[in-house]
Amino acid sequence: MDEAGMSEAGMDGVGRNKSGMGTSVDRIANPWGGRTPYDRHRSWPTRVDTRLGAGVEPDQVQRWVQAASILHSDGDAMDVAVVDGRMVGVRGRADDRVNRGRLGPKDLFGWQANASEDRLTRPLIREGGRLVECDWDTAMDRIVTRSRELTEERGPGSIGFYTSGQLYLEEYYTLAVLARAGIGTSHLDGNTRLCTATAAEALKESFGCDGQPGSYDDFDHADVVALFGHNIAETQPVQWMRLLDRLEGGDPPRLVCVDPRPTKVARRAAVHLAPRAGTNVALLNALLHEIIRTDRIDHDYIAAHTVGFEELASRVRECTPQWAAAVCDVPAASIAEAADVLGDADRLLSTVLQGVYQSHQATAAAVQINNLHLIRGMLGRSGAGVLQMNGQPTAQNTRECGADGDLPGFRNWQNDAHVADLAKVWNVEPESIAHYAPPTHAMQIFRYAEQGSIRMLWISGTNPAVSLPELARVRSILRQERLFVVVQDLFRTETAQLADVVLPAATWGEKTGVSTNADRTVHLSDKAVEPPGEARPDLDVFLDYAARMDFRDKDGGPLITWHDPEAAFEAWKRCSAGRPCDYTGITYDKLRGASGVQWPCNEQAPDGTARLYTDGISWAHPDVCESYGKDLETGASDEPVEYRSLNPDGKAVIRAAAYLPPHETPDVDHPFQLTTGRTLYHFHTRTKTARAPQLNEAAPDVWVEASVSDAAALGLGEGDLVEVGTLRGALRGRLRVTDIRPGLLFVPFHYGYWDTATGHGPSGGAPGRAANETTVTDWDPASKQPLFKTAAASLRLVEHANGSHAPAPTTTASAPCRADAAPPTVGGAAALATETTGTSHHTGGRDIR
Ligand SMILES: Nc1nc2c(c(=O)[nH]1)N[C@H]1C(S)=C(S)[C@@H](COP(=O)(O)OP(=O)(O)OC[C@H]3O[C@@H](n4cnc5c(=O)[nH]c(N)nc54)[C@H](O)[C@@H]3O)O[C@H]1N2
Ligand SMILES: Nc1nc2c(c(=O)[nH]1)N[C@H]1C(S)=C(S)[C@@H](COP(=O)(O)OP(=O)(O)OC[C@H]3O[C@@H](n4cnc5c(=O)[nH]c(N)nc54)[C@H](O)[C@@H]3O)O[C@H]1N2
Ligand SMILES: [Mo]
Repeated sequence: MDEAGMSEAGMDGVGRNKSGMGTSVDRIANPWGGRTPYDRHRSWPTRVDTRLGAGVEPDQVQRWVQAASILHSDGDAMDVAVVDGRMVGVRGRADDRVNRGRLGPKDLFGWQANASEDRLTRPLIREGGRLVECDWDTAMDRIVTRSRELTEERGPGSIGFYTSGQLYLEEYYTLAVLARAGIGTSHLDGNTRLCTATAAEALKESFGCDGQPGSYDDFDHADVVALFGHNIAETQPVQWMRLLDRLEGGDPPRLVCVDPRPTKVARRAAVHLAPRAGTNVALLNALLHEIIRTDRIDHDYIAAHTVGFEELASRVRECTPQWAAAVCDVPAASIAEAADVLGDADRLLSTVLQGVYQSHQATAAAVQINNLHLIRGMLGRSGAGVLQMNGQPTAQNTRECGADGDLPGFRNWQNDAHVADLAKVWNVEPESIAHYAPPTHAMQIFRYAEQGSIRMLWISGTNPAVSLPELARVRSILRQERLFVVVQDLFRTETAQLADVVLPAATWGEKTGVSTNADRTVHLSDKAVEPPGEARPDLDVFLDYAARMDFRDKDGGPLITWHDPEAAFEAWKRCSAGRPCDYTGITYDKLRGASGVQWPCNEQAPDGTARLYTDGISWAHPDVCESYGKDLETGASDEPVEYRSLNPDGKAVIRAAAYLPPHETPDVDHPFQLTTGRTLYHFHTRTKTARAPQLNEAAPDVWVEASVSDAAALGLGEGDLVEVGTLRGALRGRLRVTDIRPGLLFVPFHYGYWDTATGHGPSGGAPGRAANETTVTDWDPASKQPLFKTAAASLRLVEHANGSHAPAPTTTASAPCRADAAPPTVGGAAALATETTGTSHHTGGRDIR
């Protein structure tokens, strides 16, 4: 690797590093960068990653503006480099607890999308079938007029809001107040429904309340890390760097990986289980069976802190490894081996993500992982914790602010005292906050729009025309004449093309706000540059709407009393007071210049809280809990009296679940299982990462992964153009032959369709390329999260490769099984970033146990 010509002056600014020179690394070819090994119970050394645009020297940077990353849930802290009012680069923040200076490839290069020439700069309205530019007054008038008509003629339930996991806390809170108390609709949810609804639900089921028990610092202390359906190497690359550093240090952890694909995690695991998709509950029940059978459980912890153990023990009594081996198609010996590793762990850390949350029996499976920790007493101690992960950068805020299907502050919609308390915070009558039924979930919102009871749908910060299942249906819903669709985005997305009004939004770097990551760490992102044209922060748009609608509290004063991000944050603090996500000890000033802070942060915990449940379970008592629980099989909500008799003292609830077969299983016409997911270099529907050349070129188009034996049986090879079909639709892409489990196909869901009108491919009626053309409208009964990870599919040849290869990265889970099948993924000179290691107050070998 050559040195990137970094000057001494640059080093100064980068890492307070007087001793070492920065190293220049191609971070497309080498996504995780260089190693900084460290020993167990030591703190993770600092490594500051910096990327400046071509031709920009460090000493030319005029301002570094503090922010946190927005292309995953890790919350990596960074500074944005500014020259003459333009963003010119980024560097990681050495002093932050989350990343200690490191950045992943998406964050090193993704910022370039902000300056894309095709950003939306003016509002658009539909006139004579076409979207035409207009001014803000015209666009907002149209929205307000329709809102008034609808609420008068059809009531508040005719309006729905579908938001994001990518705006800021202040924006969600404002939206929640205006939707729930201003309009008075309960149809408000986020795309977090597709993302981490199961994380929230599993926490509610086990602990009575949302709130991540563990901390990223647990990575430093665990002796076993178990990853369930979580490709952390690609989806949280910075925490994977941390694991890689521990794997190369003293007393490394053993990894257990449950994933049907040959991810980098799988390749480094002590035990890799590659189950049939959709069989997580069977596998977990067998693991629990073995651990209980061999009595590697913490009887004292179970007695002191849980209810329901007996039911679990009897439920898994017959779930032997042999039984699960047949269901999951995993060797019984491997299941027993995994149970040994988990059962012998001294400090076990588990992480859970979409291979569980978007798969069959999502909540039931996620809850069994909580159970594993409860019966082993692996909670609330350093290294012993569970991370029911988030995916999006601010999904946690969507949940806590009540912009998803929950009430703000993790209040319980079935508890009248909680509703009354919220009404007091907002100075409205409790009856004006809809709570006669659970807040509507996103899949139901789209169903209501399809059926005609919702007549206006306001979509902010999400691209459902690519990301929801069964796209042909989604297009037909959004295209209806009777549905008034508002889309608030940066670009003219597939969804924006179907809108009646499009509002140009400012984004990260162009506005100020707070985001909370997957381990409850709160970061502030400050505005670094002006948004393009007339684009406005989402907060300003929501405030403008609230002002035009003239929403009032019960005394006739304005319902929403704030006008800027900081005041919105202060208002939210009042709403969070006394609840688990208590922000009252945090201010913008406290977040500036320092590391992020983990909530709850209040008078009792002025520096924040590393781990929840260090001293027993605190938010499960019937009077304070967010939820009384649900039946995991049907999703029916339990009644308060049932919960009170089940769990009078507010302990953790151990909920057992029987394995049920997936709804759609392979047959003669659709002999494969199909799963969908991510690659390291792209984010979701690629509105940002496709506009960063380094990222785009690393994975420029869709592909299909199949196993060696399946490819051979069908006479297929690398690069063949293939068609994947399900009962819903089909897509085409080039084949990549990998070590994926036989019988399973994988398609990344990042690639939108080519033809907005039809969803078809470039050549007329040919199938498109979006994974969600094929996925099913079906969801987990408890969390209502759609099932993107289990479908039955066919695979057929369209055209042989003729020397081409799949446009899939070779550095990741999509690596070809034959190394010479495709040229290696590299970024070259355009993809160099600097890494600076050395002293900072996080190193020095201090024991932080
Ligand atoms: N590079 C990148 N990073 C991201 C994102 C991105 O788009 N790109 N998005 C962010 C967001 S919003 C999210 S939600 C997260 C998601 O992060 P992850 O959950 O890590 O990503 P996925 O690729 O969706 O799924 C993870 C794994 O689940 C496995 N899997 C599929 N079916 C099953 C099953 O039935 N059982 C088991 N055990 N495993 C199964 C797949 O093989 C896949 O490797 O990533 C975040 N980070
Ligand atoms: N088949 C399949 N489908 C999936 C998944 C899967 O694994 N498989 N995963 C699901 C998951 S976990 C997720 S999280 C979803 C993600 O699905 P989406 O949320 O639809 O994906 P994004 O591309 O992130 O869309 C975010 C949109 O917000 C815009 N945006 C970015 N920043 C801002 C901002 O500050 N303000 C505004 N107003 N707009 C902004 C972006 O340009 C983009 O259009 O996809 C889900 N769909
Ligand atoms: Mo997500």
